[in-house]
Amino acid sequence: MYGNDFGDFDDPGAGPLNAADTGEVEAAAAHADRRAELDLSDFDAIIAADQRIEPRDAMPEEYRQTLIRQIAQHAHSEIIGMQPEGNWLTRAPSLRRKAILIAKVQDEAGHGLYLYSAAETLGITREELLDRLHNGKQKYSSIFNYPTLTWADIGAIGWLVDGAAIMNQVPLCRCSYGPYARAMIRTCKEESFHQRQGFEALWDLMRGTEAQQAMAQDAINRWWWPALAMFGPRDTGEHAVKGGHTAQSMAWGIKRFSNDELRQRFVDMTVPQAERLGLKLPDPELKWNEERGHYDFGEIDWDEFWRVLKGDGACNAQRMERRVTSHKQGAWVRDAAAAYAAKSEGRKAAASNEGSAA
Ligand code: FAQ
Repeated sequence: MYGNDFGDFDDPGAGPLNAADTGEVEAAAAHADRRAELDLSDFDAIIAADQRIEPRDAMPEEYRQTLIRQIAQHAHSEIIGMQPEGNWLTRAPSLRRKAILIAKVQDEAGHGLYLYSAAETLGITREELLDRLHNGKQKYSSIFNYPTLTWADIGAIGWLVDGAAIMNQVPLCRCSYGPYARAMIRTCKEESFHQRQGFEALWDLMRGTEAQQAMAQDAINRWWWPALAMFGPRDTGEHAVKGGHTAQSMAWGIKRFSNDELRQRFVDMTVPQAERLGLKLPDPELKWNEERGHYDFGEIDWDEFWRVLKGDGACNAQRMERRVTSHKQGAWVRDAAAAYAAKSEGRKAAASNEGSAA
């Protein structure tokens, strides 16, 4: 049930369903650590040789802060991203769909844990990271401030939001910071399953009743533009937003591609899939450009994007309120786990003292 084996739409001629299906994750996982052989210890030399920086290496403070910012924002997105989908756990249309959705939401929590652990290797505590989320000093992805109004939104999130997330995250498997790159490898594999289940849910709806088809189309109409905005502001050409992080992050090997390039790749991969599904993407300017070898597409509503980032999206307040409340409600679990760990440590210490006295 959880495999990548949905037979009816697996047409080998149709190309990969998402960026993790291209072999790039496996290629990144096979990255050879040649630091010892090359005798590399200096930060710039390690970056120039496309090797990985590890937690105990000396690194520029700006590199460390950039990674904390990006990894934390990514971790926060994973755990806040559980909310819009969690909204449908009790209302999934079948037991099979419910089991799949529970597994997916649970995976997102796991991704949050890998990422918080990666951020902690940079010398910041989990507590501080969560404080920064709760007091608004750190962000989470704009996409999770949109509501999930119907069951089809769950399909749209899987297909488009996970699809966009993977397009962005596959290159991060080659990020110059070792713990982040390694966390991304497992995450991308799991996200690939998430994207496929979204495609499959929409596939079923599009082969259902007229009302189901209309529900799927309505979901795509609402999620398409926010999914394109997930890649971040324009960062190439004359429309590039000033003061962005791309140039420096690419020089450090954190980002491997610009936001604009990844967005274009996502559009190019997704348009033929929309055609196979029978869904219309809500952009009158979307058309193949023979000369460029890419699809042209319309302009994202950037005012809306910045408004959502500043807290004025449909669900910002609700997401934060739920997040802070559930964190408070979970305090007793954290206290109990810490007390248990301290007790176990005490017992171990007492046993080893007895052992050495005997
Ligand atoms: N939302 O100069 P850039 C997922 C901010 S995971 C909010 O381009 P950068 C899984 C940016 O922080 C989704 N803020 O910045 C899932 C910066 O602000 P600052 C999350 C955004 O960092 C699926 C400013 O704009 N994925 O979906 C956004 O180099 C389904 C200027 O931007 C990641 O976090 C945005 N969309 O590039 C879970 C991937 N875009 O800090 C549940 C890792 C930009 O200066 C269900 N992150 N900003 O105040 C990245 O790759 C990068 O951080 C980018 C932004 C590409 C997001």
